[in-house]
Amino acid sequence: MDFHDIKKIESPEFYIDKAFRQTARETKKLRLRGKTPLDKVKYKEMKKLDFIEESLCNDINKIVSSFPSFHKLPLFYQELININIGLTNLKKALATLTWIKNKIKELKTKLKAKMKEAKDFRKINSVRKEFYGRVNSLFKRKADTFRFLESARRTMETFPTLKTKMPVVCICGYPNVGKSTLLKNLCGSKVEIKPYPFTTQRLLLGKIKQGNKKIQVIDTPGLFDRPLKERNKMELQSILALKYITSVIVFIIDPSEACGYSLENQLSLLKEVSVKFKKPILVIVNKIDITPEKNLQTAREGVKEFRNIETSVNNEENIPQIKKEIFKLLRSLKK
Ligand SMILES: Nc1nc2c(ncn2[C@@H]2O[C@H](COP(=O)(O)OP(=O)(O)OP(=O)(O)O)[C@@H](O)[C@H]2O)c(=O)[nH]1
Ligand SMILES: [Mg+2]
Repeated sequence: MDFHDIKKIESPEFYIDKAFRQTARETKKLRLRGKTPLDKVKYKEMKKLDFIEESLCNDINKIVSSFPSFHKLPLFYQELININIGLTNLKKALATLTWIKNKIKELKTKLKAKMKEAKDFRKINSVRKEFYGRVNSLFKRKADTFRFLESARRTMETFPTLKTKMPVVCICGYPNVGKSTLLKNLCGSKVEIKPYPFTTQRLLLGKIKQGNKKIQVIDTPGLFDRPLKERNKMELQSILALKYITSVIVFIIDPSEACGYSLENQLSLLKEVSVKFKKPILVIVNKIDITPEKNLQTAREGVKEFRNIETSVNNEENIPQIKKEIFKLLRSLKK
């Protein structure tokens, strides 16, 4: 699924100005029809209403149809939209655009009929002005809808573009433990790495190729050991990835506790993730370059039931071995 095709949503003024410019251009090209001067003016002014309507409705159609059909999206994306934007609000905003479009069409039909009945130039002009004024206010009254849709589009653009047939490996763990550093070293992705928590605020995608096998690797925002209902928006995205798209989990712990969180809490989260998602797990015992021996012993005890690798991803240690283990776990899934 790729959300990059959604059309940029501009301000109401943009569409109105464009419609007027287009109308001026098209009107110049018109061959006037009618027997009397009044008929000719009527013809021209009625055409103007058509041009305005056509331009605005085309733009609305382009926006609405560039959004995906939400009910056809995989559940992962539906829930991702729900967490980040609100699916109901998004559907409502798109319905508002369609409502504006229908209103313009309705208005045009009504005012064209009124124009047809006009007996003098003044009346024709006043009907045209009424149409322009009402269309203008219809658009401008809904400026919030346009702003909301543009912000939704920008959010959706950041969603990972996943290939459905390519397996997904999910890197997760407490904040600040080295998840993004691992993604960078596994996939060569350019990611933000900072010495404080909550650096990664959304799902990031990288890829690894080995021979003719390609896999997708997702780096997630940090998770805490706490109940689902207390989780924030960032954590919920990680949970979605673990629940819907992950084949193999790479769980990182930082036994040095330099991340700012206790080893005990990290190990408790590891247990919870393994029980809740029931997927193969590779545990990365990270930052051994700065881990005191005592903590390392506790970590070894805590992860012994899992396949695990001790490393310092910062120093690019054991990266080939981590890749090998990931592919091994993926192969074991097919058996
Ligand atoms: N000493 C040491 N520091 C490391 C190691 N791996 C990562 N770090 C440091 O830990 C900090 C956090 O690294 P990130 O990769 O941003 O951690 P993260 O888990 O993605 O963090 P969030 O996105 O905030 O959850 C950075 O300062 C890294 O340089 C390591 O093996 N050894
Ligand atoms: Mg990160």
